[in-house]
Amino acid sequence: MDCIFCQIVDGTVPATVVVDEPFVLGFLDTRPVFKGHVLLVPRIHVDTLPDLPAELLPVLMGAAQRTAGAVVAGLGAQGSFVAMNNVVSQSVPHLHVHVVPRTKGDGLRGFFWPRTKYTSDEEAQEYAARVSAALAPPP
Ligand code: DGP
Repeated sequence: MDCIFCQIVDGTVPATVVVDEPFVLGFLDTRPVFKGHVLLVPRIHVDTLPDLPAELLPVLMGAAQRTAGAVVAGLGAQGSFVAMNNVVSQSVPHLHVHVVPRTKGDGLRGFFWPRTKYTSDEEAQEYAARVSAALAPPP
């Protein structure tokens, strides 16, 4: 299996985990648009949204809804941008939902995404812990 996100799901590639649920894993994007940018993936491999089994749609989007709340509650963001690329502009062909913390005046415009970096693993862990601690439990 050469899918990097499957390797993160099975634990053979490290990631800074934010959401750890039976059918969904959420972890920090290594090239965040803003710090606290989370990627949510179904644990099973599907390439794109049309490939997702229907019963997993509310599970994945429910996790996205709760993570969108958690970046506000945990990081002090005003809101979020929630999106996914399917095939076009999709650099990792394992379905993933981007949850990007947003604050008015943060400079994000249109579909050109600037990227930032964590200064250290410790800083990434701190962002992950703050979002994770603010995450509501699944229903
Ligand atoms: P997209 O371009 O929509 O397919 O987004 C893929 C994202 O995945 C991109 O923002 C960078 C992120 N990414 C790529 N490789 C890795 C990785 O190995 N670990 C983590 N945490 N994120 C990755």
